[in-house]
Amino acid sequence: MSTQRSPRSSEPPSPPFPGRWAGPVVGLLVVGAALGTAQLAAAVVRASSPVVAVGDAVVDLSPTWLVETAIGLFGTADKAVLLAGVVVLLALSGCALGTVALRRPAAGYAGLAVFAAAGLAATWVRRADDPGAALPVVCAALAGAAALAVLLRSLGGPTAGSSAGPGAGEVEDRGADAAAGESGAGGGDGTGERAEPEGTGGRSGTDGAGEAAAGTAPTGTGRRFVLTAAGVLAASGAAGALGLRLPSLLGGPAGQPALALPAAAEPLPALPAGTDLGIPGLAPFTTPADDFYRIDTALSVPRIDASQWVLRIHGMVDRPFEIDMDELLGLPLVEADITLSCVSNPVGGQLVGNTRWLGHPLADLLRRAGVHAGADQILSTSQNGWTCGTPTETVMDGRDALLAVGMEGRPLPYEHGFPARMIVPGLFGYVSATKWVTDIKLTRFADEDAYWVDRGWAERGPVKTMSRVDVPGDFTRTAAGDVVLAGVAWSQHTGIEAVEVRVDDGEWRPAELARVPGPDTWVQWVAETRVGPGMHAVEVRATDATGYTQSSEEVETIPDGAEGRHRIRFTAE
Ligand SMILES: Nc1nc2c(c(=O)[nH]1)N[C@H]1C(S)=C(S)[C@@H](COP(=O)(O)O)O[C@H]1N2
Ligand SMILES: [Mo]
Repeated sequence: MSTQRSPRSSEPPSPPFPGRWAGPVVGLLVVGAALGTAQLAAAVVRASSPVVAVGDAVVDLSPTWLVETAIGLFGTADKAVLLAGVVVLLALSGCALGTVALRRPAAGYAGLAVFAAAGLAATWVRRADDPGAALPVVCAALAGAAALAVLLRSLGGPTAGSSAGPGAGEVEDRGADAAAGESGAGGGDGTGERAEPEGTGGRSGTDGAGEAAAGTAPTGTGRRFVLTAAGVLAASGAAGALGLRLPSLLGGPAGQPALALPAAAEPLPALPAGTDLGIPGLAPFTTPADDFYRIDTALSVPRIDASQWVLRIHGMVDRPFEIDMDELLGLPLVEADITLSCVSNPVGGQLVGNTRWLGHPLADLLRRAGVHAGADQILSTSQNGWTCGTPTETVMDGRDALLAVGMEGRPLPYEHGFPARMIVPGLFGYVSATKWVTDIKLTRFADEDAYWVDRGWAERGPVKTMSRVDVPGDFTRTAAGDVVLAGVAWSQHTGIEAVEVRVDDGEWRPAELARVPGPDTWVQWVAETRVGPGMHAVEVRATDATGYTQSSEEVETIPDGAEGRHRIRFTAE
């Protein structure tokens, strides 16, 4: 590990090359080449890119407390944070790998092999059923190795023609080593670091660092390296960009899913006038699909081909059967206005949305299968392996529990479960709203736990009566005087009876309720108050149709949903 420096006096003034940065740069380029190629391969075989596969595996293998902490810290950005984390880790590992590879190419290739093995393991954890899913990892490893080879060669390999192996050759070794010993001028700094490409074939034990002070070699090597690096970068970038574009170029499932939906057998009347108060800042009665909150464990959204989709209904039933999309769309479809909310929604949170769903009654499908007495749980599974346990009696009690295929008259967006998902008014999403559903098994709660139940959440998840202040926004400023207060309240399948508000801990005063099509949706509320300049607090509470009024007692989301009253502050000036 000796650092030998050539006497400066004998050196012509040439830029130090390669400097301490050469290793990291090579490593980053190798990682880039691997990821770009993987993206392209993933697009071709329609698998996940290794970054996503690793992220998926991290989620699967992480202990519950870690996943929950992450969700708590990052909220709905948890996926972006995780993927960014994987990329940052890869980049750092790349820097290390490149640095090592410059000294010992064999170690660099071994490092790549370790990454490939880890990537294959990660893919295996998720997609043991699909060997094609491993292809991106294999391609990534090969591309990484190829990039490493050409970069090492450009740094220290023989001049054109000779191909004894990556990094082989005396002439450039000398140049590189000499340059490594040089330091000072320019941005690079070789001090204390010696980039020493070791040829797989060419080096013969000579440490060229001391002897060589070839002034022109560094410059030539530098130019060659920069050109090679630019080539690798361009090729990786092109592969990655093509990989990202390919799904749409191939005309495969991308963007908005296409599926011709028949009209409902009994279309619902249009929403009654007055369901939406149209107050700026207030959640619209119908949540646009693009704004609908998204919660799921899927790092890459399943893109199911509707013509390939099949739902299997089996377990404790007399007549198990399978149904495909053609048959499903041939059955009578119904429409229903239903508000969906998440058990993880904190008081005042945004994990709730309302839309008009189109689907076939789940109860009809279950009757066709003939559910056995005692099968108290409908265990549904998504195409990506998430599971959900819904009480059979809730689905069978006559409410609009749907196998939904549409939202707002259009096919479900991929993010929201295309081509089919479950929706059950009155239950939190984690126990009712399986997206990309492909399997429904009748079983007993006593026999099987669904995904989140396994991770500490309640077996049953009926929604809780909740209300929210949207206007004024928390910590906003507004003019003193008359101030409009508005928000939403929900208690799906029970219905909201009344909403009250109070300002600055004063008297509770009734808010005015907008109209609703039924008990399964949220309801907008509005009130007015007159305030002077200063900071004010607004608190809301709802009373549902059973007569229950929200209390001030605060309950956290886990295990079965938050409780407490939403309270916001605003400043009048
Ligand atoms: N396949 C699948 N379906 C799922 C989930 C999931 O993780 N995977 N999450 C559930 C949860 S917790 C909620 S709150 C709803 C959210 O539905 P949305 O993303 O369409 O709003 O989907 C449910 N369905
Ligand atoms: Mo949820």
